[in-house]
Amino acid sequence: MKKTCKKLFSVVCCAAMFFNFGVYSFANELAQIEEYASERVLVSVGNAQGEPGTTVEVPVFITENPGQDTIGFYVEYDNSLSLDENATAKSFTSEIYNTAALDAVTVNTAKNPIMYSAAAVNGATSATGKVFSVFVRIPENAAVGSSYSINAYDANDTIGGCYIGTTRIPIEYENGTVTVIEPQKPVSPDECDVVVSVKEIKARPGSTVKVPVELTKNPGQSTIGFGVLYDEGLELDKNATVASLNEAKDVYNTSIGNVTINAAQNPVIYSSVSSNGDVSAVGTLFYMYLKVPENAADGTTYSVSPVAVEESIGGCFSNTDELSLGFESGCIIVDGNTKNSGDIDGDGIINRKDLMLVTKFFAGMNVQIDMINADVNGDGVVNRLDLLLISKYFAGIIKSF
Ligand SMILES: [Ca+2]
Ligand SMILES: [Ca+2]
Repeated sequence: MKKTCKKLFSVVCCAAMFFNFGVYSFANELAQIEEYASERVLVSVGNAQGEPGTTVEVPVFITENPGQDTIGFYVEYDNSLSLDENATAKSFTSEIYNTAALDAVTVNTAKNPIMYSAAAVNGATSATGKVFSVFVRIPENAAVGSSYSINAYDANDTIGGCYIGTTRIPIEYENGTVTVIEPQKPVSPDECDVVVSVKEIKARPGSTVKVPVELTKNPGQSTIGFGVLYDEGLELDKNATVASLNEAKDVYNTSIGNVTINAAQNPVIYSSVSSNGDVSAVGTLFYMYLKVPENAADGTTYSVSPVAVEESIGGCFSNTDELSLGFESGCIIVDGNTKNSGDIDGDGIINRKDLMLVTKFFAGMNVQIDMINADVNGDGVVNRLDLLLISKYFAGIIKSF
């Protein structure tokens, strides 16, 4: 484009000079225009994709800028789109004009086309970057694959054009498009290759619940990474959660040290890499130790949800393929009457730690036990009859209380 312009101007100049010296000044003027014309400002409208009924951001950039101190132009959006005026008007950035340095920038969204104008107080700027964004909503009934134009062009009023001082610099434009894409259906975990699951657990107020995070479907994978988001009302025992890797060896044998849990943030991040190739075991990956508030009312539900995390640590892979990773959310439901007979420490699980604790209790040692769960025969008192039943349970003589 630039080359074509130059050629055209030089032919005109030569013709003018050769045949009639009287138009020399005219030719000179053309030469001057050519000089500026070879330096253009390029305004580029970006492209966006969105589902019907969603709002998308269409950024507007200055991608070529030889240096200017005033610019004004129009951006017109297809009338089928509805503008988020507020978000658009506030969206101007400081990449080219620094509003903190009193550069005057306005995005007038009152009409279509939108008017962008900016003026520098500190002289010319040759920066490039985003100037503002058009936030538009795609109609609910938009056809998948259809597209809407977002066009930029010269403003013909007093604030349009581009200048350095009083010299006008031409602006060229690249238009943008909003393309309508198919709505993404929520993927059911059943449809995924690998499923991470947290169940629903009942717990009394003030109790610390040991929430298993389990792999329930696993065709064979060697790398997995995800997060577990827990309700802010719950208090995470970070140390116990990280240390739970030593308890949960259903899937990975953590002695080889390739499993990590970052409990410093919410979601807690779990990641593991098998050094022995694909593993197809299912079971508990780790436990979240979550304390229910003392004053939590019955029926209160606290969510504990496995979630996808950023690509660098998330996802699931076998030695040869990327596998789709699905999640089943769980929760802790507060129930003051909930009873888990035999769970002497009240952590939600019955294991040998409970047997050790109840033994210490009956030996007269100063330990805290859950008196409701310890009354395994439900006669209202905790006594040696309960200890006998608990011992039988752990000896495998009885299967339940
Ligand atoms: Ca227990
Ligand atoms: Ca009892």
